[in-house]
Amino acid sequence: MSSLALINEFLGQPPNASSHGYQIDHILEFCHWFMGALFVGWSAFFIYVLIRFRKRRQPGADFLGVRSGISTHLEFSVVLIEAVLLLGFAIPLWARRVNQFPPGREALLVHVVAQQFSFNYHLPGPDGQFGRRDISFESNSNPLGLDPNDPAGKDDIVTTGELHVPVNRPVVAELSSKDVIHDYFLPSMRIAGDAIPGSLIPIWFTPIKTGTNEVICGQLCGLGHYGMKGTLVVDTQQDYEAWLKERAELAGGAQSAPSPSPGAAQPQNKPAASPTPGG
Ligand SMILES: [Cu+2]
Repeated sequence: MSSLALINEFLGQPPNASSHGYQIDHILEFCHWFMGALFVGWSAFFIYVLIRFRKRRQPGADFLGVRSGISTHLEFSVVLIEAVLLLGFAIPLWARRVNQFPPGREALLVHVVAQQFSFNYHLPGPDGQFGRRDISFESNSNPLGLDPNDPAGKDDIVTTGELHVPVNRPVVAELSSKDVIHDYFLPSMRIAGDAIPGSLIPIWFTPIKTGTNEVICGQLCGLGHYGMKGTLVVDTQQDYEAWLKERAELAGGAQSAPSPSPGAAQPQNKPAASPTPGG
């Protein structure tokens, strides 16, 4: 990391842990330095004007105002730089995030269901099929309302608060909510998405570092919002399989460890724009 990049760290950004995060970091770095330069420039100009046009030196008002074109040029340069940032970097980066989802077989698909004030996770288990969920089955022991009569749901894994994912494999998280609007925010993965009741909103990222990452709710969602945190643990493939096995045993479902082969799971819904292969 160059010393110029330290500005992100200085402003409290956790180190990046996802494959696309460096692109966001570069934009943030540039914006922070650019805004820093504007702040210093405009502050210096403001102080200069206060002194230069103080009442003692300039008792009468000047009704003609500025006669040089410098302020127009300055303003225009700022607009130009901002347009380049937006059209050249921010919008293309965002478009890749929402259009180029990894092909279903390659990615790990997980349903994230937010509620006041925690995040629940629903994984399909060894059969790769998500069991049906219905609000009428919801209880304290069945927070997602998994249908006990649906065979596809027998081996499903439901956890609250902590999710494990394997390193270097894309993760597609489909976000929804049981109550109000939340926001599933993974600062170290440089990704966030709103969790809205009645909607399924997919986001995706590829973790590139093992370790524990913070998950926070990014929308003020009620009195307990401040405590709506969780953890995303990025494991080696081996540790991930061990975790899956442990969760499956806790759920009392599968006898064998769930299949580690990349994604038997297929996304059940596609983002509005169709994913481009090879993205
Ligand atoms: Cu929330």
